Amino acid sequence: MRQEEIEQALKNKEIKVYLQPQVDLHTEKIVGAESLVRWEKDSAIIPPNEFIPFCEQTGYITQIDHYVLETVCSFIQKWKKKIPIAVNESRRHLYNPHHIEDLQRTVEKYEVEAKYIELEMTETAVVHDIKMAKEAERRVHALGFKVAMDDFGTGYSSFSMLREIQIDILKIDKSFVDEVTQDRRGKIIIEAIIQMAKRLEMITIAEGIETKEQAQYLKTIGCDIAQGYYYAFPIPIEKFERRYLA
Ligand code: G
Ligand code: MN
Repeated sequence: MRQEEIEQALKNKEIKVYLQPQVDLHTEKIVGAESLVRWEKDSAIIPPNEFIPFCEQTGYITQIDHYVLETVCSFIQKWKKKIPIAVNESRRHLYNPHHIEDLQRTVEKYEVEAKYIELEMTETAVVHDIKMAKEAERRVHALGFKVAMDDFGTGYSSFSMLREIQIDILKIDKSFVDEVTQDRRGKIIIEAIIQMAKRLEMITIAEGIETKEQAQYLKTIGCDIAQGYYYAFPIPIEKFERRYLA
């Protein structure tokens, strides 16, 4: 991948914001969504794992994340019945002193209350410089943003981060969900995670739900919200709006 390709893609607006619904396991209603980028290139769709790592190395991720937040805010502004939207925060941002001001400026520009934006972080950002991560968390919370821990349980996000940083939403990684209906050990672990999350007053979101059995099980153990292909695929934000919020 070359830098010019990414620059072209950004300029030509080939990088698109998709939203994947998040469903309340008890009411089955859509209570939120996660924004995910897709690169629509010559009628093919390039998934984020093929270009996000490159953008993180080169710094283009800052532009991408800013573009996603702008897009999301411009949509939320129009919605009569607003739902919170999660945006993925690259670890690069924690080290950028202007980033939090940028977050604030963007929500103000679109007159969106910060509580509608959930900032998803992974552990890699935090272990690198815990003092800075704590400071970032304190500042975004003071502005009213919600903080979510992404991929919980994968090694990118785990217990040390939970101890250090105040998290509102815990996103349980797909790898735990995958075998949860067969694997006895996996069940014990996921049940313990949900119990702990409740006591720490965090909302739990299970990621990568693909079957009815998984949804059923997660509901019985008290998980709050589910996200996955069983409910809905990520779709372009315009389509999401038409389908779910019209
Ligand atoms: O790391 P993060 O959780 O932000 O990444 C979410 C990714 O997982 C997205 O690319 C999304 O399209 C994908 N995804 C979402 N739901 C499912 C699912 O049910 N199954 C699979 N295999 N992937 C999913
Ligand atoms: Mn995520």
